[in-house]
Amino acid sequence: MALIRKRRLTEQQQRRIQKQHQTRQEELDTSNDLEGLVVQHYGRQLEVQALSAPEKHPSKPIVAAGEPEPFWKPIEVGSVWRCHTRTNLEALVTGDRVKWQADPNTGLGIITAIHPRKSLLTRPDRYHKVKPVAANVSLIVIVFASFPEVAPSLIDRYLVACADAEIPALLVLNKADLIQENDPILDLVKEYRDLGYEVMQCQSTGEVSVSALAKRLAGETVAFVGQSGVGKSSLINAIVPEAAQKTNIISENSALGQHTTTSTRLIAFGEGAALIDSPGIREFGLWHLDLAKVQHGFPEIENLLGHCQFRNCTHKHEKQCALRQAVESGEILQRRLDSYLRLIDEITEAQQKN
Ligand SMILES: Nc1nc2c(ncn2[C@@H]2O[C@H](COP(=O)(O)OP(=O)(O)OP(=O)(O)O)[C@@H](O)[C@H]2O)c(=O)[nH]1
Ligand SMILES: [Mg+2]
Ligand SMILES: [Zn+2]
Repeated sequence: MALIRKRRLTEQQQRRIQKQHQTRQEELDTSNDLEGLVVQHYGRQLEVQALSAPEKHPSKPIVAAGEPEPFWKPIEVGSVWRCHTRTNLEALVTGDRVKWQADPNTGLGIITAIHPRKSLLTRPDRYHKVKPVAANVSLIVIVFASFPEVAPSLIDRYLVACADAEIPALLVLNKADLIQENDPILDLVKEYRDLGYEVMQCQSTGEVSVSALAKRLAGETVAFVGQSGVGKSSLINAIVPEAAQKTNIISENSALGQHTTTSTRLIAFGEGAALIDSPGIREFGLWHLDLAKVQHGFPEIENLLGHCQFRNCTHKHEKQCALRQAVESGEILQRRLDSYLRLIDEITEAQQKN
C-alpha cells in the first residue's frame, strides 16, 4: 500500500514539475532574443555562436570589496555558448539559425526558436532511421583522393544525396602530391567534368596554397563529405588554421574502422561563410529515397529514360534498351549505369521489405 501511494505521489509530483516547467517556458520573454548559429551539438546540449549582441547588455553584479569576483561571461558577437533548447522545439542540427537568450551569470543559454531552414542534409543511420546532419548548407564538397583508394560508386551516391537535398556539389580531388603521371584518377576527374560536375584539384598538406578552393567557397555554407582519411579536416585546417580540427594518419584509424572526426562541427569562415566538418562515411545508404530522386543524381541516364522498347525495361538484358545502347555507343558510362542499377535494386528491395 505504502509503495503504491508513494508511486502515485511521484507521478503527481512529476506532472506538477512538468507543468511548472511548461509555464516557465511559456512565460519566457522573447522580445530581446539574440540571433545565433548552432555550431555543434552534443546529445541534448548544443553550442551556439552569437550572431548579435543585446542592445542593452546586462550589467555585471557589483561585489563588495574583498568579495570574490563572481562568474561573468559578456555576450559578444562571435562568442560560443552551451545551450539547452526550449522543450517544444524540433531537433536542431549544426547550421541551424536560431533565436536564443544568454545568461552571463552562468555562461549558459536557451534556444527559444528556430528560423526556417533553406536546406537540410540527412543520412540514414545504421538503425535505418533518417538522421539530419546539417542545416542551411549551400554547397557540398565531395572530397576524394587516390589514397585511401577512391570508390566512384560512393561519389555517385553522394551526388544522388546532393540532388535529393537540392544542394549543388563540388568535387575536390585532394592529395594532388600523390597523383602520378597517367594516374587513372585523372580519367575519373574527366568523366565527372564531362557529366557537367565542377571538379577542383587540391593539396592540403605542405606549402601548397589552397587559395583557389578558399576563394570558391567564399560566402557559402559548405559541408565536407567523403571517405574517412581523404583529408576533409586537413583541407578545413588549411583554409581556416584556427579551426585546428584533429587529423590522423590513415593507417592508425581508418584501417581499424575508426574516424578521426567524430562529430559534425561548423567553423566560421570569412564574411558569412562556414565550413562544416563531419565524420567520413564508409557506407552511404540511400534506401530511403524514392526512385525519381535517384534519377536526378544521374542526369545523363535520366535523359534517356522512357526511350527503351519496354516500359518496364530492367536495363539489364533487353536488346532494345536505350541505356544499354547508350553504353555501347559510348554516350554513357557502364560504370555509372552499374551504380544506378545497384541503387535502384537496393531501394526496391528495401521498399519490398517494409
Ligand atoms: N599526401 C597528402 N596527405 C594528405 C593531404 N591531406 C591530408 N593528408 C593526410 O591524410 C590523412 C587523413 O587526413 P584527415 O584530414 O584526418 O582526413 P579526414 O577526411 O578528415 O578523415 P575522417 O575525419 O576520419 O573522416 C592525414 O594523415 C593527413 O596528413 C595531402 O594533400 N597530401
Ligand atoms: Mg576528419
Ligand atoms: Zn532499358
